[in-house]
Amino acid sequence: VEASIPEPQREAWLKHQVSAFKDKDGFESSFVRHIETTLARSMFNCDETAAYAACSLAFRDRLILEWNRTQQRQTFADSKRVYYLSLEFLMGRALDNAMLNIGQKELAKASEAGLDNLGFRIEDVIQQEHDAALGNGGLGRLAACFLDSLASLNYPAWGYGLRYRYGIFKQEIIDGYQVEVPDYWLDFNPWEFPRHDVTVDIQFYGYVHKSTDENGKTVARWEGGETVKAVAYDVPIPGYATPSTNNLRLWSSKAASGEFDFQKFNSGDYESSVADQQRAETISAVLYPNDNLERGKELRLKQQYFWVAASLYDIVRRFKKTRRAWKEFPDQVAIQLNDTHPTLAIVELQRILVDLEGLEWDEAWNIVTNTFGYTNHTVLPEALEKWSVPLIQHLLPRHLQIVYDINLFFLQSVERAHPGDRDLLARVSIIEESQPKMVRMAYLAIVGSHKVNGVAELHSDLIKTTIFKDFVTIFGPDKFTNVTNGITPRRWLHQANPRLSDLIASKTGTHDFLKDLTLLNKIELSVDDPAFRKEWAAIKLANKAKLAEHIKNTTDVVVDPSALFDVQVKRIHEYKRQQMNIFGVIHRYLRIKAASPEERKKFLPRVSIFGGKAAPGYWMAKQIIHLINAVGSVVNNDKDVGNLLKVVFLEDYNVSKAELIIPASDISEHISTAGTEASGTSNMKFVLNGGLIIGTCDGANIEITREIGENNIFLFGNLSEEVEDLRHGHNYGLHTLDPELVQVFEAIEKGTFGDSKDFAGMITAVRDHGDYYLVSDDFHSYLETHDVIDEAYRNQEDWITKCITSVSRMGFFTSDRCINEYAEGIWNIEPLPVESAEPEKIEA
Ligand code: NBG
Repeated sequence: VEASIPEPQREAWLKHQVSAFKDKDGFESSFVRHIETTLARSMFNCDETAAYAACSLAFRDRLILEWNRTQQRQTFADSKRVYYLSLEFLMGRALDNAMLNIGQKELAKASEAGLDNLGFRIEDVIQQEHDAALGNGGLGRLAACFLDSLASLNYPAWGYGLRYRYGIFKQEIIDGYQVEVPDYWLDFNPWEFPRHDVTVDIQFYGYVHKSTDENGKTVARWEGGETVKAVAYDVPIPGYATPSTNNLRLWSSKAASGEFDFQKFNSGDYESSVADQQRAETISAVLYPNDNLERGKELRLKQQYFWVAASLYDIVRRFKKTRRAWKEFPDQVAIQLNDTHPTLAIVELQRILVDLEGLEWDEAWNIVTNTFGYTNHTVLPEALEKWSVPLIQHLLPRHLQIVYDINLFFLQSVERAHPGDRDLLARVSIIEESQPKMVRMAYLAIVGSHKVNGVAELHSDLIKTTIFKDFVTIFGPDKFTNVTNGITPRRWLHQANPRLSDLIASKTGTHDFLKDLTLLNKIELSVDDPAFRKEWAAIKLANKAKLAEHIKNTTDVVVDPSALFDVQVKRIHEYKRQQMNIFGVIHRYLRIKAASPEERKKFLPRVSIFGGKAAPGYWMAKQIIHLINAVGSVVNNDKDVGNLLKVVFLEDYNVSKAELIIPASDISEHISTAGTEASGTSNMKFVLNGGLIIGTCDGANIEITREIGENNIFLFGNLSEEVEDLRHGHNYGLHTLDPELVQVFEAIEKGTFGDSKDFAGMITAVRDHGDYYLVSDDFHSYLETHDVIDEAYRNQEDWITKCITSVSRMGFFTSDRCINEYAEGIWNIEPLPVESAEPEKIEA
């Protein structure tokens, strides 16, 4: 408010209102202006990188105007906002998405106009962009899809995250092994705006000083320690077919010089004070590359507190400007915790309200619990966050006291409701009585939130009956709910597969299905239309040819686009069972080898495509990658096999590669041990792009089956109810290894794919160490199902019918539906209609 221009001078401002380009000519002019001024280049010095930059800047100009208006509109409307706190936002590329969402891609794309007229091909220009890869996998990509939906549906929403200097590492495959290379992605990033005026000082370490005020009340003050500065970087998030443009605020760490260890400066210890600066910047330096695994590193905890404290300071500052009473906080603010990573926000808000704002504990706690919602994304024990009490004590001494108090009051209430149940108290305590003691972050998140949700029906049931069972007893079942994940059809259909999107539009009349995905059901009426089917098949073939080209360029392997493309792309993890897939491929290879030339003709040509990163410290996952590559080098060069089987590992799987790979798939693999994959979201992307899936009864596969029909999906394997008994069977020697799997192991151990010692770990895990992920139990039904798939694929007419029918029934899986469910069931917020407050009409 202080910075606003006084009334008399505003006229001059209004006279010079900035407007965005409106036609091809306007685009071209903006492009050339940016080349010549912003980038200081010319037509004699303009490569594709410069063209990418200028094109981005031209579209960015448009985006900024809408972004500013949206923020003004939201401030003016003064309605409730939702804040999505996520340590990961796996955004991918921004330019294409911005062009499509703004709805002006045509201006840049048309032949003889736009980029073409200026000497560039739009596809090549788009390819220049570095992925924003600030996430590991599904959890981070879900956050990105949510941002797209929030903006597209006009919800007043902000994302809060960290501005990592290094995103997820770049993966290179060298001699069949994964090698990690740092991903420095910020060389040129036109999509972020540093806000050097928006900073927050964040405190670490120190001690707690307790004193008594004039009313005899104990006041705690957190003092001493060191301070690090958080600087805001804002990223505009354009909605689709709406002017709404939301904000993603990412925090970057900087030394808070001046306040930073004066003594060192004074004693002339310059080097060490520079080292301190670097230490401060380390906080936001790198994304932890673990997917579904937590390791308890101090720097990670620092990241969490740094980000949470800066975000809450910002949220509270915004709320205070409205001059409302504190009790209205939950009416103005909803905060969603994306997994337990931001759980300290619960403690931090309680600290702000009690220590800094002087509220009574109960009043503050009531505000806190009504503000937060917590989403759980996994039941895997190794992924459930716990932080050691001594570590928190050291880094955040006041927060530890508050955690203890939260726990005390919580356990007292449990004791009142369940008198004498000591076991229950021990089981649900936020503090685990181990050596050292640990804070169970998920429990803290449950106790501090008003709603807890899982991400698919099965998963939401499992958390209620297994890991959080006691909390259902304590809080009742209504605190727990399900919101099945979704994906944005803008990126995952329209952007990734424009021809399919346009074909669908030719049948539904418009592209409105991109706003209301249930409209896809209209194409089911055209399922028998020969022209439609023909074009459908042609699009799939063209997408496969494009991928084949990429495979040739990156791996030197030549694959036939008419073969069945069988794809598994996702993080490499034992629970996702890429090992089972490659064992299946080996089994197929052995069968081909054993067949006579006559029999070989009966095999359906297949290409097995893998992609995904292994966490750098995950030895078994790296071994799986190595085996896939080793099998590829043998199979792809075996004359007996020819085109019947090819095996490729695509390096550096990321969002932009997904946009290439997913539309080219015939069958994709979602084959986790039942009960382990909370939802999966690529399963939805593959089906939406006209691919079928082979999967276990796990995560969202179950709901996909319900929507598209059992005939359109290839399910196999044991059910989640059976897993416990099966594991028991392995541990007590009651299981005999599947004989087909034995054949596979023998082939590996004979050295068919190189030194078998390299793969011994994968074999012993199954044969000697309990086969925790039940590969042997599911192997037979997995192989059988692949044979069923071969047969089904031979009947191309039926196959296409399955694909079209499936796509037509995928409406449920849009992230728009998902966000509406959160808005209604958890956040209690409403969209802000764009007409509601025209910015021009906003008075100061
Ligand atoms: C992941 C699950 C996926 C799920 C995504 C998004 C974590 C901790 N969980 O199955 O493994 O689709 O979250 O909900 O990354």
